[in-house]
Amino acid sequence: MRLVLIGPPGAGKGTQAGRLAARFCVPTISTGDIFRANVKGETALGKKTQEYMSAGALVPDEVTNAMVKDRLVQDDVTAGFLLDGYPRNPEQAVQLDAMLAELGIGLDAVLEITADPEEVTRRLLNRARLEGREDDTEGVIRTRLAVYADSTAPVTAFYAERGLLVRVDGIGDVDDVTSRIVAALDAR
Ligand code: B4P
Repeated sequence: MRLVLIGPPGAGKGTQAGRLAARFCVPTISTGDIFRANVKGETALGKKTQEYMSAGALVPDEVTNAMVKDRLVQDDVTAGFLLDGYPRNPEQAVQLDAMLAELGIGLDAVLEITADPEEVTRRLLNRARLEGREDDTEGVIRTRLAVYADSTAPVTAFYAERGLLVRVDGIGDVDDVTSRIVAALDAR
């Protein structure tokens, strides 16, 4: 299973990625998690990316693409992977195509999890209370939603044209959303 997960911040990408990775026995590659681990570890990559993340902006493509390219050649992803949060703009989608072509593999599906801005804002503000993530403040959430609409939403059209897009409603109980996703993927 080679799957991409797309959705606005707070739609449930990371939440569902963990469940789907366990179900399909493939590793998750979450660009957001990799960046956050690097920020926490104060690595060179973390220092390069922190200001973009805390502002709710996308990390520059050359940094993100190189990181994903390195990850996709590691041994544990030969049997499949779940890409969570990448690609996030059309340029990244083109780069991902090139990386996969070089490896002689393709995607099985691109899963878009949908949720309205009011619901995702509510969820992210709740996460801020629980986890204190610095990009979960009201102003930064607004920026992240605008970046999603401008840069990431067009990526869904890119994959819809290739017949890869599967759209699932992300509103409701986490277990119900997982069941909906599994049913939609099974139906393909
Ligand atoms: P991400 O880590 O991808 O952050 P996110 O969009 O907020 O999604 P996340 O997976 O964390 O949250 P989820 O919806 O599961 O990106 C963070 C930053 O990293 C970006 O702003 C950017 O700066 C950088 N970045 C990452 N990828 C990049 C790329 N490719 N290019 C450039 N920059 C990149 O969950 C949110 C909350 O909702 C959780 O608290 C969860 O418990 C809750 N929730 C989930 N499902 C729910 C449900 N059904 N009901 C109720 N609550 C639910």
